[in-house]
Amino acid sequence: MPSHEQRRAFAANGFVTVERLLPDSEVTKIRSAMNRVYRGEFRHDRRPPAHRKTGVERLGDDDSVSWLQNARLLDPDLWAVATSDAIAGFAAELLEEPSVSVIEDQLLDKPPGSAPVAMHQDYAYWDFSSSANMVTCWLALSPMTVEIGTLHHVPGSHLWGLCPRPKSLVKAADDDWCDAARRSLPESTELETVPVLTPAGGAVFFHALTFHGSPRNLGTTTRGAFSIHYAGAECRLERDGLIDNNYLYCFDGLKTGEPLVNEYFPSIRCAR
Ligand SMILES: O=C(O)CCC(=O)C(=O)O
Repeated sequence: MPSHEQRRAFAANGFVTVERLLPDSEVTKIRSAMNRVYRGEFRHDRRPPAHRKTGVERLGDDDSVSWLQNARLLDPDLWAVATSDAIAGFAAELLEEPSVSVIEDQLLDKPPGSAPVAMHQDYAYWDFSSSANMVTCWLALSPMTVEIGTLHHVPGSHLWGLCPRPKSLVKAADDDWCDAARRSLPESTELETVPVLTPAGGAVFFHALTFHGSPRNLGTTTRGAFSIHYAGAECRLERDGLIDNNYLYCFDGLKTGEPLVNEYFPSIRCAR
């Protein structure tokens, strides 16, 4: 559970870094699961039969971050991490919610040379939720350095409200990947960004309104991460906000005004 200091940091900054969330053995397990999914080996395919395809679509291209959404629905080890009481409970406590549900996950590989991910707020892409009381756990699968293109956050930006999206999300230019955050800065403040510098197994929990993004990978190895997005219990579905969504089947049967909870969006109660 988060300490008093971690809760305070989350409330003030919109993110909190945990130097070591998972042991090396868990990181190895996630990496193995990730590789299985990439090569099309699905140990437990939870998608509806009509959506079961053999291959998986990785978004992004050769010179950008490569990401794969909802791999928890394909592998039991990834499902176990995404729904773990310890991680989801930590998320629920930060949001001051009795429970959270897992509404998306992403495997995020960033090969050497790949372009910056522009600063953005996740909630700007989640019009389907009535509330921004949502949090992401971004798990480092490699040791994080600025050179390798680690994630950066803008402290306090979760208090700025919902701001415009960046022009280009995953192929931002090196000199303006912070542009969306800079354009939304409150008057007479300077842009500050804080890099996540943890070993593999470290993590950062950040609010859905916190600006975050990552610079180019200037290193020689691929930067790996697994991010899990949680919605607080107060979040309700807004079907009108599903226009851009590319995993619509997860919302089948859910009506506007209902909690974001079903077999694809498992709810985890906070142990407290
Ligand atoms: O890994 C990155 O560089 C971007 C991650 C991100 O935007 C997210 O997890 O919401």
